Amino acid sequence: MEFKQYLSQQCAVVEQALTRYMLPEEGPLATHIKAMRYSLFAGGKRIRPILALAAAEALHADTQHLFPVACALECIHTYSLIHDDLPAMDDDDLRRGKPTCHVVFGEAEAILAGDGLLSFAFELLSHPDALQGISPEAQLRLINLIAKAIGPVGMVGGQSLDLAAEGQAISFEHLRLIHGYKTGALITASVQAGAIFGQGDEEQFAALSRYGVQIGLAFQIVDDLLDVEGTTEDLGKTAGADAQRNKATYPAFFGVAKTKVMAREAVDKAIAALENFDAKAEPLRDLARYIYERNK
Ligand code: GRG
Repeated sequence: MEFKQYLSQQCAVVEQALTRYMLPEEGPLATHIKAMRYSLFAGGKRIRPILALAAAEALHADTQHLFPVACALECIHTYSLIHDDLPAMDDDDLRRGKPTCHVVFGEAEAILAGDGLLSFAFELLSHPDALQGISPEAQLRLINLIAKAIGPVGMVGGQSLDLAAEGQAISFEHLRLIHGYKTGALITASVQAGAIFGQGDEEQFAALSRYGVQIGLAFQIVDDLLDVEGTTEDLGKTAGADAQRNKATYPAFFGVAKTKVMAREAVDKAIAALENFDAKAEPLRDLARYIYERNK
């Protein structure tokens, strides 16, 4: 199957699962649920759930009971975007070309929509449909690694470091630290969740973790490039807008051309980490390339 076809098919099955598990917009909580659903179904690429499913597939697992976990990852991601867009944080009015949650539902409801999605994610992670076929120890390990990845020494901590760094001259090491926590941790944890579900051995888990770290890095580097360039195709310019805004990014440190090489290197390392995996890992290899080539 063509990778593009794989991607849209996986996106569709994740959407179906989200539709199945997400609460209906009815009764006294209709507005709250509407706010959660508004952002959850606003056109995300579903990269994190697709990565979890692909990692499990790479280990020849039947992914049927991984869907609640896949949906939980998307709920967590959506919560982070809703909160990131709030006036107290990035203060963005648009996301994916649509008005942000707080613009439509008000600031207080957007905070609650984020909180609701985060909490609902843990309801899904411990859902009776979830993780059948793996041991209670493995279930706990999986939930623990996701909780860790999104907490104070993970995504939330990264966001805090990012806010503190605003307008400051920071080192490249510090930028890497922020990126690793803020963006990389959840992406890596998504791959690791699939790896635990797939019941690989520790060597396979370590290889998939290396893959996850490298695509997390590539994802953020490309995000920085998209911020500057709009797409990764145009190599003509050097670091400009972000450096002028005093925003620490890869292009601000290295210029666009070198940044693009660094993104490619991270993708190559990710693919190299999968050397002992067979053709079932092909979607993971393609996903690494896709992260480099994406334009949104
Ligand atoms: C507010 C707790 C809290 C955390 C915020 C993830 C994050 C931390 C902020 C998002 C800001 C941002 C644009 C980060 C760069 C990387 C990133 C997460 C991009 C968006 O992810 P995609 O491309 O989004 O997977 P889609 O739209 O496809 O869902």
